[in-house]
Amino acid sequence: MATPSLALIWAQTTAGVIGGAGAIPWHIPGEQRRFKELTAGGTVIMGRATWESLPARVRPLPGRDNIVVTRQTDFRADGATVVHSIEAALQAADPSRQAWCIGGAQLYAQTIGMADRLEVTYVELDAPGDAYAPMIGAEWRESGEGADAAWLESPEGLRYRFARYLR
Ligand code: NAP
Ligand code: VY7
Repeated sequence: MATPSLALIWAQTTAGVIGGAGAIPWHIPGEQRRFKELTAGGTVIMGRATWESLPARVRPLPGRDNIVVTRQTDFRADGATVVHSIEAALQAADPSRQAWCIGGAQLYAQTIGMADRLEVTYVELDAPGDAYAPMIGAEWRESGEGADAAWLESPEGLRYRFARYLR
């Protein structure tokens, strides 16, 4: 069976923190908007912890096929497809749509080797956390310089920028 191409999307602090205590330790509306725009119409694949981190009102993420990966054979996620391996997630995804791994740390670490595109937001913040972004190896090339690479500022004054990597 054909599997879709896989992209990873995350937002991290300068030190690589993506989460702490089951949540994302910042709030940047323009960042969330970018996440929503890029993933619209695609398939979002996430770990069980990331599924549980989503507020109930946006679960499943609207306008996208939602796939949740867990080892629990009895896990139920209303509005999402539950699978028990990364391979099963890719096989369950519609091959005509872009597939996105949307986290968290465990899923990024296990999927970066299968991906051909990374969409990373760098947030200029020194926040404690317990979940980290994966290593971006030397095989990755940052592309999309220009306007996309400019530093932006959130309403609360947090600086952030978007980066795209291809290989
Ligand atoms: P996670 O990757 O979301 O989920 C981990 C769970 O996924 C595991 O406990 C297991 O579920 C399941 N799993 C992992 N690998 C599996 C495999 N190979 N086969 C089957 N199931 C598998 O959790 P996390 O690493 O703790 O990350 C969550 C944190 O990341 C939260 O703080 C969240 O807010 C943050 N986050 C941040 C961003 C960002 O862009 N900043 C994005 C997403 C998430 P079971 O235990 O149920 O078996
Ligand atoms: C995850 C939420 C979490 C808490 C409250 C609201 C990048 C992000 C993620 C994941 C940002 C989130 C939300 C935001 C998305 C909305 C629904 C409400 C939507 C990621 N770069 N940034 N994230 N929502 N994987 N990568 O904020 O979601 O998309 O519909």
